[in-house]
Amino acid sequence: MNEVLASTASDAAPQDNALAAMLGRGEAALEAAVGAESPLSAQLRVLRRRLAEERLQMAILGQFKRGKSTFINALLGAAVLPTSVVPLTALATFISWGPQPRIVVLFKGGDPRREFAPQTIGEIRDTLFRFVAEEANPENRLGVERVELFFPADLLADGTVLIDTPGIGSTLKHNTEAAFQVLPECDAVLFVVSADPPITELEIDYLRRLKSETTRIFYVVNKADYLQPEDRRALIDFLRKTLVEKALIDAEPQIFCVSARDGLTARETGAEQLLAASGIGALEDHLVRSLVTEKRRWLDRAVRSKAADVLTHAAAELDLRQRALAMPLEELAANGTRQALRHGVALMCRKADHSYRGRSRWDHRCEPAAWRVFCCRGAIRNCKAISPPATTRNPRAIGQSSDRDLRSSERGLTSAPAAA
Ligand SMILES: Nc1nc2c(ncn2[C@@H]2O[C@H](COP(=O)(O)OP(=O)(O)OP(=O)(O)O)[C@@H](O)[C@H]2O)c(=O)[nH]1
Ligand SMILES: [Mg+2]
Repeated sequence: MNEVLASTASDAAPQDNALAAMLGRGEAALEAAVGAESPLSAQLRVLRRRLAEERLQMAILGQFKRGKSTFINALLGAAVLPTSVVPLTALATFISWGPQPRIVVLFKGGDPRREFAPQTIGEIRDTLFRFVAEEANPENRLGVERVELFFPADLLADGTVLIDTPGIGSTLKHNTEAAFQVLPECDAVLFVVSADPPITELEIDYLRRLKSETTRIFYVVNKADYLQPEDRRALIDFLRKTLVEKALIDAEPQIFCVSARDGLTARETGAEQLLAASGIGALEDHLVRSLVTEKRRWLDRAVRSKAADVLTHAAAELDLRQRALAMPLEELAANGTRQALRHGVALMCRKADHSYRGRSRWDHRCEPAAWRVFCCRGAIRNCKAISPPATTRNPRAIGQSSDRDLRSSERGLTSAPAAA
């Protein structure tokens, strides 16, 4: 089944029932093999549900501060997403159609979800700000897993879901990571660059990566209000040439030039001329027309390709389990210990790196590496406590050498700490 999905991922025709039936069989087989609770089974279930409900997920991606959130506000006709001149969006928001505005926030670790029924546009924006804005929820201290906004906008009525994402490339690296985490959820992309600068090397790299993750990319040049009409033409020509040459896009890329700021103002005030000049009206018309004719095909292709990925992972996991079953017990115990040791030390190193900034005054003379060794002592002691019985253990490999290394590192740390 995996092969069937993979081989047809690129040239999928709308064969709704066949694909749904195939996913159903795959789901049943996967649940029998790895269990219904496995994340892989859950991923396949979500894909099957999305196909049945025709939920095409269209992400708005780009470098930080290109105006992504403002652009979505212009499409929705209301300033529901928080925006700012400093890096703001830190977590993705999934925006789907709903008869009344509603916000659902899911938390990591199974904490109870929270639901809000905001009454005004300002309340929607303020509620979202509390969870998705870097300022209100720095480094996701609230442990938010997912934020969903339901909103009665025409563009969403056919099941299309817009995803507002954090921008990549700012000094806040966790925002870039959060943006990358959304990529497996994207079926189609609106990639936003801005008039000044036209496009950066980082954006080209991002686009190369997106090509393998998504089935359809639209290109949007925002902040066109900075440009004279003749400059807009020159910019689009430059961008098209750059995309074909550098981002290796083979077909003629479709590029829209918009002013999200003016589009939003026009939508809020009903100014038809401004809406036309902003380019937002034309982009939305094009999007709606494309969605009517192409949505099912894009969704089929995306679901096939993502399901193939899930099944490839499942096959690898099963293969690993099978090999583990065939392995002699003693070898398995030794491997398990090595893995636990590596895992424990890696975890402790991450914690040590994290605590480096908050170290006490005398520790300020330590280099990060020495600080790591200092912090890892506890982790290695813990791992030794779960080593296998003496008959299967190689004391030189696990216990003694770690102790010896640590003793010399500790001597180095206490006798001659390097200046930071
Ligand atoms: N002149 C002009 N400014 C715009 C336009 N669109 C957005 N801006 C401004 O650009 C700044 C950034 O807008 P955001 O929508 O927050 O940008 P973003 O890409 O979502 O930013 P991050 O989420 O932090 O990556 C804000 O000050 C907006 O007012 C536009 O079309 N024209
Ligand atoms: Mg934003």
